Amino acid sequence: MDGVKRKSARTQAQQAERTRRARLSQVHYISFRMANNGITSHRPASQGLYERACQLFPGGVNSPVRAFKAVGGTPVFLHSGQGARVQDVDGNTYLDFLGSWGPLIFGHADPDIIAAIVAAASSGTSFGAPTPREIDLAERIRLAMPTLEKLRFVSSGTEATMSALRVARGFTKRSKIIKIDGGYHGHADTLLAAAGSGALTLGIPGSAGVTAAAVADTIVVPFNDLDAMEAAFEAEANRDQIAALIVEPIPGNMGLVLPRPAYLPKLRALCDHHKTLLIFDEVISGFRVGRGGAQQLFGVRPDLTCLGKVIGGGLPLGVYGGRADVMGVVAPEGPVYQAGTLSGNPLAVAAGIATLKKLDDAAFRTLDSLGGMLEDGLGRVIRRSGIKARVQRVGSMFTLFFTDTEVTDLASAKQADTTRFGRFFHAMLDRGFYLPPAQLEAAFISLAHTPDDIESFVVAAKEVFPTL
Ligand code: KE4
Repeated sequence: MDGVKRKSARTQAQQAERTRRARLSQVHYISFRMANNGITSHRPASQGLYERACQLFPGGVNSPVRAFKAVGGTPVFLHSGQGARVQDVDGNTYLDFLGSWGPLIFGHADPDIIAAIVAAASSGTSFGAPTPREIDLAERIRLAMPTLEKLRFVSSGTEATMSALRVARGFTKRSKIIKIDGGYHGHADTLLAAAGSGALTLGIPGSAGVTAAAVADTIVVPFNDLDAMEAAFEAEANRDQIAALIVEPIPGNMGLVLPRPAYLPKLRALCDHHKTLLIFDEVISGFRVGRGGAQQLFGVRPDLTCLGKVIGGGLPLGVYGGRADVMGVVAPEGPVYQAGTLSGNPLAVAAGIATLKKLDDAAFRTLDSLGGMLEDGLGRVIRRSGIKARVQRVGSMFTLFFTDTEVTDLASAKQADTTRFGRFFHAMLDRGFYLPPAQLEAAFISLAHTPDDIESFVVAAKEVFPTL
């Protein structure tokens, strides 16, 4: 009898704790809303700036996904951020679940990262010459991701993937490449075939201005489909001609999709068999899903890796690197040319070092715990609402898909109800929660977010779902 009593006492205590937290998060959420003058869909200052911006920039923005085309309405102009919060030009505060599309793993204006940038800037902003700091960051990256035996800094993810492909073609002396349907690797011509992210959202996965010749050697294969991948390798026209297979090991640009257990190891085996280089585009997943990225998480060694976002701490920095023999073809050591005025920029490198210094295993446990709280909370909201929706998550990156079937590739991602996502996006925005303005993207939690912030998000979602 004692055992049963103890169990029921424990259950009661757990229930009491859940009730306490729910009340606390309700109080926290209401005070957050009151600080933000409740529901705020009136943003005159953003509207005015947007009209001016449209006179200057195509679509009023400097990157298409920022234009709110996928969700409708006028983009919110932000002027500052602190930790997990951003402020718009109308004085509204939002809990930020975009995090600049992934870089801000410590949130906005992290004191250590700002201090590192200020210190670096006070000694000059760029030299166009080698600096000791670049060695420091490169050694930290290689310690965390040993497959990057040699690497090169560039200024964006696009530059990283574009360069990695050129290196793969130069090393193998082959011309064809395989990319994933809905995979996004930046906007280099050869990769703008069936591209994800903004290209997919705007319905231009094959961008105008990219000539047929530029993508003639680009083979597109659905994610998680090993039969299609084997067929692509075996096809007579492709045999022994495929230089590289480039893949986001955890796709984030068709919404967040998980690789099936055997998928990535099988890609490694296929590349080995066909002497094709395996390129992991870890611009999102690198230093986001763990210190060693997706390649450590899944235990698969790529030949080349592309990095970006987190390792620049919010400043422009990308990396490509991998096997020393492959990187040996890069100029000035070898005949493959790649260059950049601001490559290894001292400010970006300083921000990257400050970021990686703090990104220890405890940080990733915290990120996964916060992500788990959000996934569980949203799961309860979805079940209670009866709405067709599901959360797909790895650590602190997630997508709330408005479909109840598992999203395993682009075709299933396209089943999601993007109109309903747009309504959810704006209802949450009006309550002070800033999400990626597109269904087929990943959202991000930072180490600046607290459990109360996550609870507030869930309370808001609980309020919004019935209105969808
Ligand atoms: P950038 O050139 O934008 O730094 O990186 C290109 C890139 C490469 N690889 C992956 C896996 C990426 O996700 C990206 C860029 N991601 C998008 C959002 N999913 C950036 C946002 C934007 O285009 O404004």
